[in-house]
Amino acid sequence: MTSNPLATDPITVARPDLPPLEEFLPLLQEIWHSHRLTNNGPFHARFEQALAQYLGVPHVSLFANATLGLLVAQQALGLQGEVITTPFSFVATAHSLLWNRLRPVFVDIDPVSLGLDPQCVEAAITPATSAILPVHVYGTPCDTRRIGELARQRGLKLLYDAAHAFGVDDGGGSLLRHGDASVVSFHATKVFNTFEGGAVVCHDAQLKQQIDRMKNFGYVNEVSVVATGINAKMNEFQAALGLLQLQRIDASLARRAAVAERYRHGLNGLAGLRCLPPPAAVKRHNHAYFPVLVDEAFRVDRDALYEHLKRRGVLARRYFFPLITEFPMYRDYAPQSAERLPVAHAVAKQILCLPIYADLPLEQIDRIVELIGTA
Ligand code: T4K
Repeated sequence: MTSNPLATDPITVARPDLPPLEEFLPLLQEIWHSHRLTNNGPFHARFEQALAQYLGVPHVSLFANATLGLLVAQQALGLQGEVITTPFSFVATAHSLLWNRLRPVFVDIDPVSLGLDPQCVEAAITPATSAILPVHVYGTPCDTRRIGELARQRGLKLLYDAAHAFGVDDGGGSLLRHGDASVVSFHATKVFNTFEGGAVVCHDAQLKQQIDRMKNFGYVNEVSVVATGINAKMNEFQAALGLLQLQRIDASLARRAAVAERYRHGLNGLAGLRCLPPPAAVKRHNHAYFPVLVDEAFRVDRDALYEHLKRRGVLARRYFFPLITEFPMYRDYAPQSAERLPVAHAVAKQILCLPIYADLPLEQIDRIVELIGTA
């Protein structure tokens, strides 16, 4: 018999919040009876509308996943040449640029928000720059004011990778309202999931129309194709789940907040281990992740702590290590990356995301905190 139950039933970094199956079955029956599985069906229409209302944003276009949302939004916004972005993100952010044959220009991040540093963005603008692609890492807002000003002054498009930012209110409303468009993910590991899925949020009806055409091969009607579109549509099963998830999300975010609070309380005062401060001015955070920074004052380094926890069934993750610029296809885009991106490199070496999800029992947090203490 094992003395550590976590060894056989590990705690993962994320776990999807799901409604009771009985609530989903009637929706499945409806889909079965209608035989309408995809292509802008009734659940798609209802979910898109309900989502725009919940988020308080004018236009939402649903997607099969956020990566396709990024690809389509970049094309709909007409991006060309260079796009300034962050090395400290999931690789999908930069991959979307390469898929669109755009040139990523990686600049350093702010040590507090871990989003793009506006000063570094400004310094990287050239005549070839067409856009800025910042990321609200862990749902923490970037400096939307300064980055927004820069984009306006320099005539650049501004597309936010808001994959982590569902449900965040920065004090002025949904964080997704900024820029020309924002792309949010509904992947299983995210605070709000539709199995897989995503959405592009924008303010402009014409842009939404263009995005909607492009996610459906460029069709405008049965016989006319006006753009080189792709298939990026969300199906009816995802949309039906999304409708149910909307009823649960507020309670789910509240439980995440309680988990985060328990971590903060438990880890308080542990030398060398720093929780990121709750984002300033944010009215509602989503606690999508629980990142900590492990510095030299901690008893072991970040990787040793990661292994220590893993051996004991706590599967924390090093999001985002290595930096995107360390992957082979990006090395040529970021020469002397360590010197030019010092903050991103330092953070990538220290970051560890501890498990967080809505139904993670608070006693498990105490156990994880205890394990960290024995590293
Ligand atoms: N931009 C940013 C900034 C992003 O972070 C992401 C995705 C995107 C764009 C693209 O969005 P999508 O196209 O995916 O909508 C995961 C996710 O696959 C990815 O969506 C996410 N970011 C990234 C940060 O994390 P992995 O490879 O680390 O996930 P995985 O499969 O190791 O899952 C982590 C843990 O979650 C597992 O140990 C167990 C748990 N889990 C996972 C899945 C998939 C479950 O309990 N159930 C599940 O179904 O990438």
